[in-house]
Amino acid sequence: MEVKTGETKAEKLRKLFAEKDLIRVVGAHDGLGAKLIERNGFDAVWASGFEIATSHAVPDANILTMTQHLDAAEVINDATSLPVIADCDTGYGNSNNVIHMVKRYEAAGIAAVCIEDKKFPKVNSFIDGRQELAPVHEFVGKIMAAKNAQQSRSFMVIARVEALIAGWGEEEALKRAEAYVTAGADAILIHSKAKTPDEIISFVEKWHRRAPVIIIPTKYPALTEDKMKQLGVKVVIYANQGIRAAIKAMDSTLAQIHKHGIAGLDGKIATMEEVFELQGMYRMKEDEKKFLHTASHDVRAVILAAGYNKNESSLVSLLRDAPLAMLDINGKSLLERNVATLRSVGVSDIYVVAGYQEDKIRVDGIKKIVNRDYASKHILHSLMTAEEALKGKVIVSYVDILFDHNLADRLLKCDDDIVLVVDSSFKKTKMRNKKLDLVAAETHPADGFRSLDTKKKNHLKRVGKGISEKEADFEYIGVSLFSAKGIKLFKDTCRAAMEQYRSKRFHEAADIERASFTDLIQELVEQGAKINLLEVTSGWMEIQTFEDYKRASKVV
Ligand code: SPV
Ligand code: MG
Repeated sequence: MEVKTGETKAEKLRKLFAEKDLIRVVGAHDGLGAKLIERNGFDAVWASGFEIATSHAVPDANILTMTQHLDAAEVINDATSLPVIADCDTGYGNSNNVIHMVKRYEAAGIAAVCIEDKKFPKVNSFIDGRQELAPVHEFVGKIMAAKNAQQSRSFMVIARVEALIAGWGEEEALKRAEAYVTAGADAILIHSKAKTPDEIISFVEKWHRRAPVIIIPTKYPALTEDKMKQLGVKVVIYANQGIRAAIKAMDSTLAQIHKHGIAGLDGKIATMEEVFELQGMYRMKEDEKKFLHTASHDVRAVILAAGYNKNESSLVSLLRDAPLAMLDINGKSLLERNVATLRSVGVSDIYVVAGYQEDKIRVDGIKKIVNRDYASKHILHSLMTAEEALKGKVIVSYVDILFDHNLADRLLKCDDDIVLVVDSSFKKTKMRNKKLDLVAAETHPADGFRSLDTKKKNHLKRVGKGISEKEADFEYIGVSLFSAKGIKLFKDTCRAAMEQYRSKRFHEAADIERASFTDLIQELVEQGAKINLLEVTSGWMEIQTFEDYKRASKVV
């Protein structure tokens, strides 16, 4: 993974070598460990063979394959902006394996690899018994192969000297270190299992900074960082304390759960929020807002289902026992059908404003808001009953409209503040016996032509039932979309109008209480707001008469 500056991880590590007195590195076996290491201010991550083996619950003895180690190193590397030094044991074979290994690790963005001069298969350095050193010439060959295989100048190859571990003494260690640096190693890792720092101090003093020195003080914690700096140690690796801490914490938590259950664990374990933060969940949600344009999970819908149209005699008998929203169309209510359509485009936060026979409105998962004044106050009032829900991006729909997935999908893709869905085919459809909400637009639909240019914007000039068919370009179908800004403007304008037009004519309404949704849209236009039109010619139908109902039952 490249860091933001465009600098590679290898370049970043080189810079640390050039600029820092003592580079502080911690071992990890997964992305989470790497994240915590970065969060705690360390300089780099050690992809530890010991930790990776432990996390698989197998011995640190070349049981795992190179690709298993590489996979872990890649996960670690992807999770952090810190450079990663990979512990590659003995290089997983001879110099041929080392060449392949370097190619793969460097291509994965690992900053440096470290190979040790033991025979394959190695055993962890702190285990007594077999600690066999490879002949110097063989390991020199591996270092040369590794340096020859690397592609970038910055990539580092670290030679780990195990002579002290194997009991071959300081002289052998110094001789080997010298040979490896001559072969091209960029740094020496001198390892010791002594309980005091003496043998390391002695080695480092005799080494005279001929190449950078790296130590792993697991067994000699008494060596302070100040002393390391004074000696000229370049890198300290705290190789395995992370996983050892995790083992203890998990074990004691599991013991507590075994005895007492999970009550009382809060405060002793990480919160879910902390885990989400480490996962990058919150960042993902931010990115989603910016880039996932199809995401409609933050969109809510408000369906206006309070009213009862007393003027429509053909439906009287049907609506005696249930509101229009619950009218059954082939086994599913009108409302259920629209809720399913909204859910199919990702809108699941759905509010329904109920009024007439509100107790009959039942659909799983919806939130019902009741407008008790539905008989005397009209649609605008109904919508404002749901004022609390009018936040963020909102779809507002009349209940008597049945619309399809494509229409809802197109509407959600609009990024304007206020969008009304309009249809120009009203002139050609059979005269309906109700007064339509007609729309005069800035641009008239070109007769006989259809445009593919969906980006072309058209704006509302006038809306209302009083517009003559001749003047009208479209019919408003009863479905609209508001951005967060658009819905705020709508609410603010509505509240102001409620003050000003309490018992005064408000556009086509006798007063504000009997105003329709379209009256407020007209008010917005007159106050200079831009109302966009989304033109459709199919994908919806209304159910306002018995005839409509019969048609819906046929086509759905
Ligand atoms: C590792 O972390 O895997 C190491 C260091 O190689 S040690 O376990 O001390 O050998
Ligand atoms: Mg190791």
